[in-house]
Amino acid sequence: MAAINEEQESFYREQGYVLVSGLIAPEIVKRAEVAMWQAMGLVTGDPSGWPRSGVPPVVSGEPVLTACYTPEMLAAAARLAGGDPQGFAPPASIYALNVFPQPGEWRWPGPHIDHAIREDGYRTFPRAFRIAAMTYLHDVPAHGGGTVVWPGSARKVEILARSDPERYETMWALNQDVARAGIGEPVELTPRQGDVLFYHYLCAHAGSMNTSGRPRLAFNMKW
Ligand SMILES: O=C(O)CCC(=O)C(=O)O
Ligand SMILES: [Fe+2]
Repeated sequence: MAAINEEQESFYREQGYVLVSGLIAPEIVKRAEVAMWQAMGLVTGDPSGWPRSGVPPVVSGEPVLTACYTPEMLAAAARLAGGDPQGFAPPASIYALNVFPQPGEWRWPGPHIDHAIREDGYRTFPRAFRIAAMTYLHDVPAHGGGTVVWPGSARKVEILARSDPERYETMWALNQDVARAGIGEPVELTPRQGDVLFYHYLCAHAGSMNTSGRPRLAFNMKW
């Protein structure tokens, strides 16, 4: 059972991210989508109860949700992360980032790297985490809140970090200068239901505005 192929793995090494299509089986992710609406206490298709904008985090240990962390998904994460495969166990709870529709015109977000909150004090080296994953619970249309990534940025951000290890000792300091690392142009992902985005800890990325007619439902996980 190969969760990902060599092409996907080399894409990840080059670009610092890879969107793996259909990694979560439809019967598992479809049930999770229904359970996510329940976890939010909302009714599908009834916008009256939706928050007007933003990303209310949902943390849930509901087994139908954690079931998305399938053996295939965990094997893919472990393989892409490289090194010791220990610790890629299913999490006890999911951490959902659900982006509700917002009025106004869609615009490109600015880039960031994760684990960059000053008070948390995460160091840049050795890597602050092994790999991150976004699991999408439904098809996401253009401008529907798909994650934005900067292809190839992880390497450029690493070069910046190594250019001045003292200055960029913390992820917070490095994040301040990510936009100045020559990371090029962003790409807006339009994932399908059951796709998983894996990204490197130095991959510049961002959440984006959702100007579609439905909330963008996805889980985030870091190992
Ligand atoms: O919601 C997304 O698509 C990405 C969010 C993100 O980058 C974050 O919360 O750090
Ligand atoms: Fe992020």
